[in-house]
Amino acid sequence: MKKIFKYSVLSALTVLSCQLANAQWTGPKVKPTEKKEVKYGTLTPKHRTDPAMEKFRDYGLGQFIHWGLYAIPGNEWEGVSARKGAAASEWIRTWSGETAPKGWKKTYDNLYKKFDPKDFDANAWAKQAKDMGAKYMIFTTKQHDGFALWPTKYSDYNITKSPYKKDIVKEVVDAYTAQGIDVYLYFSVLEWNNPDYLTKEPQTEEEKKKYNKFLQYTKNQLMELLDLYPEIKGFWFDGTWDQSWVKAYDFTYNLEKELRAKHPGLIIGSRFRNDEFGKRHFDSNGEILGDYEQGWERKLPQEYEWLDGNDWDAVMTIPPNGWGYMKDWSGLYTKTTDDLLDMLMQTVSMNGNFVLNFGPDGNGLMHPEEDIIAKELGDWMKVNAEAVYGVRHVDLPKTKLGYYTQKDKNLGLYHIYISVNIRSNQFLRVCG
Ligand code: H79
Repeated sequence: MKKIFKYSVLSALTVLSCQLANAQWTGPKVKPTEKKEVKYGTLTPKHRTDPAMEKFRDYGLGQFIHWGLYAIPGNEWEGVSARKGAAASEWIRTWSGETAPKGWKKTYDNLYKKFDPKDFDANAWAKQAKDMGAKYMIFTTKQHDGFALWPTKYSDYNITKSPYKKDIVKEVVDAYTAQGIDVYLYFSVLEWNNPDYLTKEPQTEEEKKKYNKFLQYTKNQLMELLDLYPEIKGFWFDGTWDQSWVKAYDFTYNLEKELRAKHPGLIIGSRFRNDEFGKRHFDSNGEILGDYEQGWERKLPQEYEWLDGNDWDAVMTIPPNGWGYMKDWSGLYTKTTDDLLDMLMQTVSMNGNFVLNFGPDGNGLMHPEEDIIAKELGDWMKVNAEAVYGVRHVDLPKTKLGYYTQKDKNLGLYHIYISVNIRSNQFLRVCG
């Protein structure tokens, strides 16, 4: 009895703290009523008007690709599913509980010796993205496991140590750039298996020394990525919620300055850093940190007003969760092309970019269902793209018929598009 009580209090607390932690980026924002002195607040205007940011605003549709060592198991190992033991397919290294294979972490950390994607063809991916209508893409250089898909000088845990050897990030950047698709690099700050990483704020001298080493390493890798792939347009940061990073606000503030100085026009979302009061995404005065709101992960805002005029992206999985390759989609509600088109139109009608995730397998091939969805989305986009690219919110009451978007370009031309029954009908152009 006692045990059960304890457990339920604990889980209630976990749910509550998760809700609290998430509250800031899933609903309407509560603007602070008092102005605070903030030294490590925002470094950029709320609404950048330079060409790079104007281009970002016009993308409409993007592609996310999660690829790494987790693609090899594909959310299972030797016929046993990780569904009950790991939070998501790209989180499979954390597999625990009864179903976890013996010595799993060690097995996972050695997967790099097997990473040899025989069917990987970056040009084929880029062609597929182009046909789908993606204007930009976000690629995982390094996820939480810390394995780098580029030949980084700053860690041995990288692609050159795999049988594949070649620089995957370069192949992706070159192929997408050649297709005219802008590339952004996903970068997880937190690393599960780095001995210098800490989740809590460093306390002892030894911890401080180690974590400072980690901070320097992170900076080196980011500068290296900008040196190696100068074509990229921005970073999509992740894994920045631990107290170690939160308390390093002086370092991250200066790092943001340095990244921007090195790469003019660079686009960074609100997930990169926080102010000195630990406020993430928005500083203590409610000002957005970074160039666009980066909290819409697997969820969309219900009301346009929630966005408070900020730029934003929505990143979305096809299965309910799971960004890396997941071999078995059975028994899960996987979004249909219609669902995704509805989400796309909702997003662009609220001035956001919709970014659809793909998780290629260990050989470099997309999941067969992803291939189908990419084709169906592309077919729809070929007819309706005008209502998606470069469009803006329309200040009209919501309609159950679909979504309004408008284009108001130089020539005084003013079109309003209504998407009706999204797939079966084309958009209607209301005024010309
Ligand atoms: O790469 C994919 C996921 O693996 C990664 N982001 C996408 C793009 C991801 N990692 N973790 N999560 C998503 C969810 C993490 C949620 C939590 Fe927290 C981290 C719960 C508690 C700590 C962030 C901070 C959300 C609430 C507080």
